Amino acid sequence: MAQSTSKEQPKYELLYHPGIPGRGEFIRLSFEASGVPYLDVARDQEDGYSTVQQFCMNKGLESGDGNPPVFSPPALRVPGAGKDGSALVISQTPNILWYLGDRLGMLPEDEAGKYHVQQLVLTALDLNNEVHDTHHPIAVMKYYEDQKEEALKKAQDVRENRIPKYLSYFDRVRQHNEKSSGGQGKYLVGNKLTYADTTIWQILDGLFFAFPKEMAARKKEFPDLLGSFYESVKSEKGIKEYLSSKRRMPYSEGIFRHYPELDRQ
Ligand SMILES: N[C@@H](CCC(=O)N[C@@H](CS)C(=O)NCC(=O)O)C(=O)O
Repeated sequence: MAQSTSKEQPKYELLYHPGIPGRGEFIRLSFEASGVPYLDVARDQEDGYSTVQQFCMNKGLESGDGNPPVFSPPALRVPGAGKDGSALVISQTPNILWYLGDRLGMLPEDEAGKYHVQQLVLTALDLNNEVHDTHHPIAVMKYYEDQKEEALKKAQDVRENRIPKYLSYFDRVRQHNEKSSGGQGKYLVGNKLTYADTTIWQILDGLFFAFPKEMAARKKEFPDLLGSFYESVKSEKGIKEYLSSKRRMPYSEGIFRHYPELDRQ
């Protein structure tokens, strides 16, 4: 739940771009599933995006509060958790998720389970990067329109080879966990929701948006992962409420973009 819905002063501050779900969304979903309030600085604070830019996009020798520079958003700021009681600022999506994992109750109790969540999330974020490269295969800073020809080739390879490889892997993890740890087909690690479930759910959701035809065909191949698993994460407490709230942003010019020409023809 974001600040606007809570009377409690949030302890956690998410520093991310406004207007796109982007990589910030993996972190928002952890907060929303756990019901722990957070401040989405660029969206909840007046002039919040200048704070994000100041912390995450400056060219100086520190991000802020005595912390080292941040390469790019997302970052997390936690007042009081840094050196000598100052604020802690950390970046890199999987690093932030790892920091929050136990604190938000989004990791299993056992050590092996925690590492299994993290390995899954790192793998899922590799797929996230590959999806980004379908519309920006040559240069991050150039427009899609300037790299369309290469994008067609990249998207074809990602759709035909990479997406099924990742989906097969996630589905095998799901099945393994159903057999070994009571995951009921609903959870990828252990027997309750972790940030592996919410992270992979977000990527599946983004793929449904970006490549609707491809994913409709893949749903026949992976009916449980793309059917019951996907639906069940969506109806988890906290997530269900979030998805129907204004806090959930539509996809637009971020990682998941719908260019019909890049989808299955
Ligand atoms: N590996 C980083 C990637 C961060 C990243 O690419 N952030 C994007 C927004 S989602 C950005 O602002 N990038 C600017 C840049 O790379 O110059 C993570 O997972 O946090």
